[in-house]
Amino acid sequence: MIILHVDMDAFFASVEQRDHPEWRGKPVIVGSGPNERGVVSTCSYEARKFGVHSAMPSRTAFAKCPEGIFVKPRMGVYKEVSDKVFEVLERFSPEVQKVSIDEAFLDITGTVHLFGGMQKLGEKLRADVFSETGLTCSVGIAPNKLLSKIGSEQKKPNGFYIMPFEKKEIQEWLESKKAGIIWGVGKKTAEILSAKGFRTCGDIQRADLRFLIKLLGEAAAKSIYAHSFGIDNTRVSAEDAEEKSVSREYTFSEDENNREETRKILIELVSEVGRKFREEPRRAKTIKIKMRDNEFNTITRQIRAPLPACDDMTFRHLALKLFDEEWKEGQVKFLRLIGFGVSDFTSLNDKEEPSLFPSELALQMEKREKLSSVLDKLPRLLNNENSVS
Ligand code: TTP
Ligand code: MG
Repeated sequence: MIILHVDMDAFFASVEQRDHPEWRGKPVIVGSGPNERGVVSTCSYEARKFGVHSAMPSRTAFAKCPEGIFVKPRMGVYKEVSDKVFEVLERFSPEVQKVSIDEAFLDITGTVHLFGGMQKLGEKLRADVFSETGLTCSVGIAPNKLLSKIGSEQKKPNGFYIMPFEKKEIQEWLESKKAGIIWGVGKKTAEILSAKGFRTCGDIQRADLRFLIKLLGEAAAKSIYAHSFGIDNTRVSAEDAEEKSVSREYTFSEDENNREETRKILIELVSEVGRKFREEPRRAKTIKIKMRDNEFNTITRQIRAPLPACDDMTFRHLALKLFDEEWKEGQVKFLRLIGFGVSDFTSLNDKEEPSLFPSELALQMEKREKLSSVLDKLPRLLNNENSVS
């Protein structure tokens, strides 16, 4: 396995510095105001020098860094930048696991040769993220997820680090590092371990596993023991633990070159996803299509709905818009797979900045939603009738 971990540098604060050049090189603190209750979301590296960090009460941050520029978060903007980052990431591998708004694992085992090796792929990814967002990120490449994440932290910010790949070298690399570097060793566990003299990964490598089990319980002990050697067999999975998207794919039995037929299938996928999506009261802000051709090139294209939506008409309109941009009439393509999905859910009451949009659109959406919910019930009614008769 070859895994890449990428994490944006001081993400929210960097976006603010990008958009306000006069704040560059200065301590920018994103979160609550200096005199408000509430905490720091994140801060620029200039502010970190003063000891300010995420989750610190903003008043404390002000005491530590009175010259700090306190900024309210603009979540909508960060989300859009994040979408752009993920668009870039998906060019480097179809297997992208989103960990958070600014962090992802990519399984690049199958794609690394296309870029001329790990070094080149990593450099290109970082350059592309920068040219398309104006922001820097840090990247680690390693034989598994655990080590790739450790790798991306090594040269942060704006860093790139390739971890060792050989078992013995990995063990040696970890030996002198603090135990807290590995997954499963948080502050509390680190204290328990340290009280027994286990401070580094090497200390744990040399430990008697039975002793660790007595100390921490079987599951935790075994996992920490394996991690201290850099062993981690978890896979990069596009599906998050928590449901963050609803999607459906269709694989053609033979490569499909008929644009109209493919369009029809996309419309069916939209209805399937729409129905599944509406089983819970919610709306989605992002609409996405996926296409894979006969050479296994996979692309995804996504678009933000003008208003959070849950009806098929909006989904279909946006899906076809993406599709038509990607596969223009008259263009020759051989598709192996087509997919459709929605993500970025909001609750039904969560009307985002409604005043920014013409109320006519909102009204139209309301009508579409009602129609969709009626249509959802229709086949079920028919089914019921069937089962009665
Ligand atoms: P992180 O990647 O943890 O932090 P960061 O990108 O700001 O800085 P670093 O260079 O160390 O990676 O989190 C990503 C974003 O998530 C961060 O910019 C703001 C937000 N966030 C919070 O709102 N609260 C928090 O407690 C943390 C940790 C992050
Ligand atoms: Mg980050």
